[in-house]
Amino acid sequence: MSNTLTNSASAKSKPASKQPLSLGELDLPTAVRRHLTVTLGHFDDGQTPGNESDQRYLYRALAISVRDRLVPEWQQTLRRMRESDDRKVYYLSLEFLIGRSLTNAVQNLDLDDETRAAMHAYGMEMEDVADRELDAGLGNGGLGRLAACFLDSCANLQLPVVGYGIRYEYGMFHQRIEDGRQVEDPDHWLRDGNPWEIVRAESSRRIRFYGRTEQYPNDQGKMCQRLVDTHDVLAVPFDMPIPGYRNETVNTLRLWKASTTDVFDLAEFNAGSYTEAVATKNNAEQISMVLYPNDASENGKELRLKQQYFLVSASLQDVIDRWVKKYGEDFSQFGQKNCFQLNDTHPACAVPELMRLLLDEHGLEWDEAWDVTTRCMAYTNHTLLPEALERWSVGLFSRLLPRLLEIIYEINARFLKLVDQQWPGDVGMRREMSLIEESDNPHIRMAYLAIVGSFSVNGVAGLHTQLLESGLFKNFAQLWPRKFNNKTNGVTQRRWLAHCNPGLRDLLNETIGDGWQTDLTKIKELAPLATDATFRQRWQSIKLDNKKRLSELVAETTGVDFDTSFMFDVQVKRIHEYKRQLLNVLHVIHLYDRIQRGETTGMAPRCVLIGGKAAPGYHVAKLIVKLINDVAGVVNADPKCRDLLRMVFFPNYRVSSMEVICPATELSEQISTAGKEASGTGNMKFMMNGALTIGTLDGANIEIRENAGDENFFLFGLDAPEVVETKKDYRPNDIIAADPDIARLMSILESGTFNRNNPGLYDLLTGGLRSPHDPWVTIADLRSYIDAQVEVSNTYQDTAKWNEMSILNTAGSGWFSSDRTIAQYAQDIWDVRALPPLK
Ligand code: T68
Repeated sequence: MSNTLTNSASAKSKPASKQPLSLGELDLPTAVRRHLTVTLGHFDDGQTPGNESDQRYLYRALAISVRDRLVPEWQQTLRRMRESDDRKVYYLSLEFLIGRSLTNAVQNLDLDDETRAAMHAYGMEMEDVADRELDAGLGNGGLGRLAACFLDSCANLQLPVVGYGIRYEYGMFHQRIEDGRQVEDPDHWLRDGNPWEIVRAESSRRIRFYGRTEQYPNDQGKMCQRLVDTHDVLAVPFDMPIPGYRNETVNTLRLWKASTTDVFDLAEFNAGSYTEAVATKNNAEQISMVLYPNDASENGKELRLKQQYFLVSASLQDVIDRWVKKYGEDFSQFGQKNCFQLNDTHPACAVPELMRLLLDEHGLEWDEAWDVTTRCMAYTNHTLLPEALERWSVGLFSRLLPRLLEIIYEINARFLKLVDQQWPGDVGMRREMSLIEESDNPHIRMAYLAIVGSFSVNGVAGLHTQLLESGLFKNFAQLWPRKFNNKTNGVTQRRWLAHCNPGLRDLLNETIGDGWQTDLTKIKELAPLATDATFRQRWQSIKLDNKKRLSELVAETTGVDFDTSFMFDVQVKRIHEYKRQLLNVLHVIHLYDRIQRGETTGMAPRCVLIGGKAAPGYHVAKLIVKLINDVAGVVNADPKCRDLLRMVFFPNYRVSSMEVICPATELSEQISTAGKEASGTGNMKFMMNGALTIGTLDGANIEIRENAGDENFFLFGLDAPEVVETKKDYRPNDIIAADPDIARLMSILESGTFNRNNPGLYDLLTGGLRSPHDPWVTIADLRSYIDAQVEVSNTYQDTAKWNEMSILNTAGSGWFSSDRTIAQYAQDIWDVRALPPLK
């Protein structure tokens, strides 16, 4: 066989179309075999892969083969980007929670059948090979996964959007449960190499830390600022392809890795300290070593600020460099042609950094530079929790980023003049709105910096945006009402329905066609089938298959037997007090109590699954994990519970586990304290897959209820204004004393049923529940929650009704596609259109 890879002598004289085949054009089985043997040096005997290590090789060979297919379209898309003069968007995020890429690429390139057949030749199922891929867990939770869904939708809509992030060597930690407690292990996701990335060392950028600013006269004699004596780090880009859905578009996610500027520090090297010189390399690489695993609290660590500036500076330099190559030093159109979407305040240094680059490196005047900056920055807020708002100590900032601090002071001085015009003489207002929080240890308020420097500020669900405007950012919303807007989150139906629920995908395709995969509004055509008995039957049997798959996974990972005839009741998300996993546990204890007392009439048997990671330093969250495990231990060991109740804590919850969990879920627990969950996105994945929600009027639950129909949603609890009202005179002990069910379940919890050998273990939790200052007012919602669960239980036993409601939930989920969310960003904020095809 002739080698189609090398350019034979004759190829040089042929026109492009007659060039030898590229690797991407080999048939898949040949490509896999070639990569297995030539690229990876494995399986040259063509034997069936037996062990796990062999399968990992097969996964890699397949991944590279599929990537080869992406490359031509990727190059074309890059050309389309380069040649277009339309506006471009850069999504700046410290997190991209991508999960797996192989199955996504196979689906989007329509390679399913080919891949399946190619794997059969090795005696393997595609799914089993795909299972070998480690999740790219470069995010904490909702915010990071949203960024990944957004990139998918941007590629689907062929929008000129580039993601910029950090290539963490270690992603979100691996969670292990030991004696019921969370133990964290490092996640070295790159250990087998990453077939999805391409390093572009030639586009590396220099990032400058520390040092001091110095005035100097430029060529025209104008006094300018420059940084001297800095410690420099190199940012090396690794590009990952983001394939669109069968549309010949492949966008780019560019992740920066930190590296030393020179392999050797020459001064030290010449002084004979060879090893020290090489060791500095290590220091620089710390910056992109590990993802911070805190999802809802700022930690003030210097390394975190370094990460933020590293991402921002590298990305802005990248964009400006391309601009200058194309348009020269004329920045008058830069703001119209570029837009930076800041994913929370984590990349908010982009505001002063863009100012610095324009002022110090490209010679713009302040007003010009400010005009450009505020035309291209847009900020998304993801939290209402005050403790999660980022603030950086001025002291730290002045050491690490001295020039940026000067610029922030200048921005603030000018901004405070505006405040003074709006509220003349109101010093209280000046203090409240200042970008600097004054105290003995002054801090920079990053959210305020982001608001002042952006033309758009958005929340992520209707209620969230309202609460931002009336609460946290009230003064700013008064000053600039038109800056504020809502963009309710969404999720990609291609991963969260088509890929993870193939049974349902096929049924949908058969009944309403496959248009929903790119236009989820079409899913409403399902609604009339909700009353069709045969259809409901098929619906139910797909759910049952998915429950079997989850049940096997649960057995494998925890040893607990999940009976697929029980209702699957699921809460998976980060462990946090405001998300109220405790409320869920209290309900389980109530069911346990009923079973002990033989009061089980009308009780639908349930399997309760709770999963999620606790931030390693969040003591209370870790104690909640321990409690869940202890309660599960007692329940599962009790023969009386056998026919009615099972419970597990699902360890190491991540993107790829959600792909098995959400299609199997029947009841979705969205039970946060109203006014605390900005949006939630897991709630949308469950809805799409036909789960019914039990939830509070919080975040996007409100919109889920509107779209599913009130009658197809189990509502309970206080709404956001009622929570505020309740806190004024909150007496949980009175509520407990007055309600026998609650009194009994508290006494079971407090009497040591779940901590026989460890008295007092849960005092912190029970004390919190009983405290009049409990910010999450868990006890206030407990009665209403228990009653709603009774209703759930009753409804579940009417199978036809339940299936009808389930179908109506899926049918109502069209609004929650991230395609809709991104179309709104594109239209209302970014002002961008789809990339034109190549001329
Ligand atoms: C989540 N936020 C919101 N933060 O909690 C959730 N924070 O309601 C919303 O649906 C989602 O964002 C998407 O908008 C987060 O996930 C973080 O992960 C985080 C990470 C680092 C620092 C602070």
